[in-house]
Amino acid sequence: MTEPLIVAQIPDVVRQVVANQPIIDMHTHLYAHSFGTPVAGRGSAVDPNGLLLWGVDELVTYHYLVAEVFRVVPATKLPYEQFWKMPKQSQADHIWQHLFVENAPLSEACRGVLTTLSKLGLDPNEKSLDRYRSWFAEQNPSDYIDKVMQISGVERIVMTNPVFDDNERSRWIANPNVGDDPRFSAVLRIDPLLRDWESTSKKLSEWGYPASSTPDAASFENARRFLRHWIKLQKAIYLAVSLPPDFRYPSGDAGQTILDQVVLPVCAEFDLPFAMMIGSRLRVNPPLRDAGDMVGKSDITSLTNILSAHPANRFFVTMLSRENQHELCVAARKFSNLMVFGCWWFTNNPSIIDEITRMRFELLGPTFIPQHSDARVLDQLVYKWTHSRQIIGNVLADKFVDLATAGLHVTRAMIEKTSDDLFRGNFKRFLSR
Ligand code: HDL
Ligand code: ZN
Repeated sequence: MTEPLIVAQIPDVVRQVVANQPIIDMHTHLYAHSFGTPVAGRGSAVDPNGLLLWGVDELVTYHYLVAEVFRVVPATKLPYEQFWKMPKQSQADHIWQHLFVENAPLSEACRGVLTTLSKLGLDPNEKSLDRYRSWFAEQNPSDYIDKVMQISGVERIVMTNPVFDDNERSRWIANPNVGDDPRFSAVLRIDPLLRDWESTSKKLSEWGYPASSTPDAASFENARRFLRHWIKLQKAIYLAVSLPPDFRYPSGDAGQTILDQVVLPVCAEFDLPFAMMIGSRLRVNPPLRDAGDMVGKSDITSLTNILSAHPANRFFVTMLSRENQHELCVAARKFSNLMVFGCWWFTNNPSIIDEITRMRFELLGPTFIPQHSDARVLDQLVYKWTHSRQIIGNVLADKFVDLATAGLHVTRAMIEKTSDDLFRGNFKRFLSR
């Protein structure tokens, strides 16, 4: 363990360590079975509005694949609303036929389905989804969560819990212990609070937290009281928001005031990090629904203004535009209250993960979190982490070979510590710094 490795040994050791590294997946849209599931499984009731998505029909109708299938069968041939009216299985059959049978499934989202099916022991070459459906129908959802976590090597799944989503909020109100599955942690997601104070202040008032559309001291205190309540109820480990490319700080608008007067003070009070996911321009093509969101280059100066104005707060930040990645790394060199994380959404592709991860090692050493899955469908953990471990493992192998070439004694212990820091240690320490 402490004997220096010879250079030729290093790549295989690094790849093997990363391949077996337990992971805390710090940003997903997954849920414990206690949140219900709309998918039929052995010994499990079907809840049409359930939040735990899993199985082949959910895998194949992932919004990334919806966007891609409309490039093959355009809306002029299959109108969006006609697609959305189709039963989930018919949507999946349509996507499978056009993206996987009639065309080579070359995209990362397509390849992911193949990797997942293969790692589950299924043959990814079926022309129909029916055999897969029979296999998934035999799975008990809660046991299946254990199976997927074991295959993907994820030891903890961090959820995204949007408190302004009526379906989700009603489940917490109905059962305050709904989030108490030890495999999962909750995150209080608050986008409308910062992106739409006008209508959000009305909701707060309806819920017993009087707030005016022109925020004043009473509104601030009631909004803080609202956040305190939900942090405690969810046992939230951090708060999170996604912000558009045109987000600016300072801006003088209600969003900035709520950030300064409500969100960041409460995060500091509970010693919780605040995650800002910056660069999502929502619904550029509305009839595509979740598949209709777009990327835009964001303003790094606004980020450094926030980091500088709030030195007592800690921030997880990921940015959606490839063009923002270098300046985000440089910003992290200037502010130790910034933890860069993940290759988010449209950057979660091998060529860009490789580029971003090399850049991050060269500018930040091991002081960042290389990846999160952003999984929306449980089974996606299998492919998102299989693919990312391979890419990040290859980059890390190159970097350790570089160190050995520079004369450093590289040991397995050093490699194991670095891998553990990257995939869970940095996250755990930043939560409780
Ligand atoms: O805002 C977010 O958390 C994004 O990750 C969106 O959920 C997006 O639709 C997504 O799933 N990206 O992978
Ligand atoms: Zn997400």
